[in-house]
Amino acid sequence: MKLKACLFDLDGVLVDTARHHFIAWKQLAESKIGVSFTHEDNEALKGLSRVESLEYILLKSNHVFSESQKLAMMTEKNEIYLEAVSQLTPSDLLPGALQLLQELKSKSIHTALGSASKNAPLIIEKLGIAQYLDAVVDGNVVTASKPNPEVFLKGAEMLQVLPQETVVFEDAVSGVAAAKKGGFFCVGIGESSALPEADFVVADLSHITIEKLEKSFFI
Ligand code: B16
Ligand code: MG
Repeated sequence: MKLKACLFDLDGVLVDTARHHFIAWKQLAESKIGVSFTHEDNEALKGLSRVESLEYILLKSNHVFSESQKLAMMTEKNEIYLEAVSQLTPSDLLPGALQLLQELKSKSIHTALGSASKNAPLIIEKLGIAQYLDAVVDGNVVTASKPNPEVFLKGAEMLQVLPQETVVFEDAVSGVAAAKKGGFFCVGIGESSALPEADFVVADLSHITIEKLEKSFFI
């Protein structure tokens, strides 16, 4: 089987926006919900959708909030987050991301984004990587969030490739589970002990070349 395409998660793979999510959720949790929000909580939210993230935080409170209050909370969190990500520039791309995207393009291996984020289009624009992505599947188009494989299956469909000929890059436990459920080869980004389901794990994309990828992909 030949490597035909690569699917990239956004937050934690191409750019580190987790710290901006942390600051925004912490501010909301403490000021509007009256609960704490730790780095461990932020870790648990990686790959989850915005509404799932809020539901997770609300489990810490005894209070019952109405749907309109929840909507207002998500809007407020997102406004804080948007202010931070509006400052992103191409220099915020994580190590190796641009080099790999450029190498894939030069070898005509197709690429797509597979992210839970509804803010993905803005972030792509700020990072200047639209030209390297043949398709974008994000939180605005998926109905079932990770660990459901929908986001990656849609990406493969848009690129007209099979999961078996496609590699997914993911940093979240739920995202790796989604990739494996969908039948993809999955490269985990981060600590190998944290992503046991991944086919292999690297600290960042600077450890990846197409040659290396094809060697492990054929095993
Ligand atoms: P938004 P990814 C995910 O992006 C983040 O990991 C997760 O922490 C966040 O809650 C989710 O996007 C939704 O983000 O509020 O911007 O729609 O890792 O799937 O690229
Ligand atoms: Mg991620």
